[in-house]
Amino acid sequence: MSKRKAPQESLNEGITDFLVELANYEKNVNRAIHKYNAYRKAASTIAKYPNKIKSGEEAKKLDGVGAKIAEKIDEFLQTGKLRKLEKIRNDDTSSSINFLTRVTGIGYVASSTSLNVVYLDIYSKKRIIRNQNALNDQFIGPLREFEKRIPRAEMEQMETLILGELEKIDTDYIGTICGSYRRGAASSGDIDILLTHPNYTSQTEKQPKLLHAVVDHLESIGFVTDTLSKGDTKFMGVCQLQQGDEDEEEYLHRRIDIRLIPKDQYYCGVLYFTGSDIFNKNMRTHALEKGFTLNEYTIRPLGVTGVAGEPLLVDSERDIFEYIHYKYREPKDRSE
Ligand code: DCT
Ligand code: MG
Repeated sequence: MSKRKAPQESLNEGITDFLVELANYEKNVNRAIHKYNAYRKAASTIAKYPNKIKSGEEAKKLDGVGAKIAEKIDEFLQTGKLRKLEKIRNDDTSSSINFLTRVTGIGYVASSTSLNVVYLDIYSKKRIIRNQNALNDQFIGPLREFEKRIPRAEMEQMETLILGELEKIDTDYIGTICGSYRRGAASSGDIDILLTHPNYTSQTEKQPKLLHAVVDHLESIGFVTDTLSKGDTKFMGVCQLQQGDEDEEEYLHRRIDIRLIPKDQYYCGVLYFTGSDIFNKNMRTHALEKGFTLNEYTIRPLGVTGVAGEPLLVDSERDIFEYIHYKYREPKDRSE
C-alpha cells in the first residue's frame, strides 16, 4: 500500500516511519480517517524537509506538524522509541488487524476491533491472501484452513452430528444442510445450515432463543469453536470435528453459518441456500416470466401493475416449482 521511499529521503526516516505506522493504526484499527490524514500529512512534509530534525520544536514550524506530533518527535529523538507505538504493537487486536490489513490488502476492517471480525470481513469478501511468504502462522493459520474445501465424507459426519444434537435439544427442530453439500458436491467450501421450528413463523415474535440454544449447545460439546457474529436469526462461526483417536490427524476448522427461518418461509430458504447461485438466478427469471417474484423468503404473485401480492403458502420445495410450472429438479441437478 505504502510507496517505497526514495533513498535520498532517509534523513528523518525514523520519524516518518513512526508517523506512517501511527497513521495506518488510526485508519485500520480505529477507522479515524482524520487522524490518519493528519499523520500522513506530517510524514509527507517531514520527508521533504532537507535537514535532519533535532527537536519537536524545529518540526513544529513545518506545515502539518502540531504540538502533539512535535511531542512524539521529542520522545522519539530522546528515547529512540514511542510508548504509544510500543503499546499498539503489543496489543493483539490492533497488531492483528494491521497485519491482516497488510497481507490481505483490504483497506480497513469492520467497525468492531475484534480479530474474529477481521476473519469475517476477509471471508465475506472472499479476498485472496497475497504475499504468502510474509504470513505469520499465528494469525494466518486459521485463515488458511478456511480456504481448504471440506471433503464430502467430513460433511456427512458433521451432518450426522448436527442433526443428532438438534434432536437432543428439541425433537421439533427441522434442520437442513444446504449449499453445495445438498447438491451432492464432492467437497464444500463451508457449512450452510438452515433451521426452523414449528413454533416460529413470520406471524409470531422473533425467537432468537431457538437459534441460541442450538449454538450454545454445539459450543458446549466443543463442535462450535468460534463466533464471528451472532444475531437473532443468523450465526456465523467456526466449527471443528473432534479427532477420533490420538493417531488420527486433527480435523481442520471450518466455516459454519446457521440461519433460523420462520417455518412458513423455510422452503423458500432451503431452495435459495441450496443453490447453485446460477440455478437460483435462472429459476427467479423463470418465476418472473410466469408472473411471480421469488426470493429467499417468499414467492408472491405479481399483479398487473407489477406489485407483489401476499406470499403464497409453501410447504415444500416442490410447491414452489409447481406455482411457477418449473419442472422439479432434485438438488443434485441444480447446478444451473
Ligand atoms: N447463493 C446465491 N447467490 C449468491 C451467493 C449464494 O444464490 N450470490 C446461494 C446459493 C448457494 C448458497 O447461497 C450458499 O452459498 P455458498 O456457500 O457461497 O455456495 P455453495 O454452492 O455452497 O458453494 P461452496 O461449496 O463453495 O460453499
Ligand atoms: Mg456453501
